[in-house]
Amino acid sequence: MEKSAIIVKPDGVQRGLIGEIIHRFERKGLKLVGLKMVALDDALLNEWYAHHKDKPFFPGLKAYMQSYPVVAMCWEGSDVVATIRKLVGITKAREADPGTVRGDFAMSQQYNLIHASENAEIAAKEVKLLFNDHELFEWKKMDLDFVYLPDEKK
Ligand code: FUP
Repeated sequence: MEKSAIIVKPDGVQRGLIGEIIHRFERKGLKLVGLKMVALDDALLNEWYAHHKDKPFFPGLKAYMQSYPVVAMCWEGSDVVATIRKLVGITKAREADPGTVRGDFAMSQQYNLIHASENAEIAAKEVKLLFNDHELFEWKKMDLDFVYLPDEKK
């Protein structure tokens, strides 16, 4: 099944929303296959935000992402990348739809609580950047037979 990389950003950690985010993803029917607290280093952030490196907000974004530890997660599911993007909401949090993580808990464009991979290709790259192979777990989640029809599990 597809994997997506998630980071609960420093504001999400500070505001005590790690559990809320995990709770939402679990109740949706997604499967957690990796989880750790981590300090993001320069090399990782330069690669992670390579598409933003010439933007005026890049230095501030990088400093913010390094200001406190973050929580990295890898979630698995059918079309999980697109599904999680919907659960998270748009970048500018005060305009994000109610019911989304950002729409319910955030107001800022930078302090928007969470990063979620943008597409499947980027997700594969981000999972590799955050996790070593031994930090990702293949395990049988028993309730998936009630989350998906057999032909939906792909
Ligand atoms: P998203 O995919 O929704 O996390 O958003 P982007 O990849 O477009 O942006 C990544 C991060 O850059 C955002 F979470 C916050 C930061 N950002 C700013 O601080 N200012 C901007 O104008 C755009 C993005």
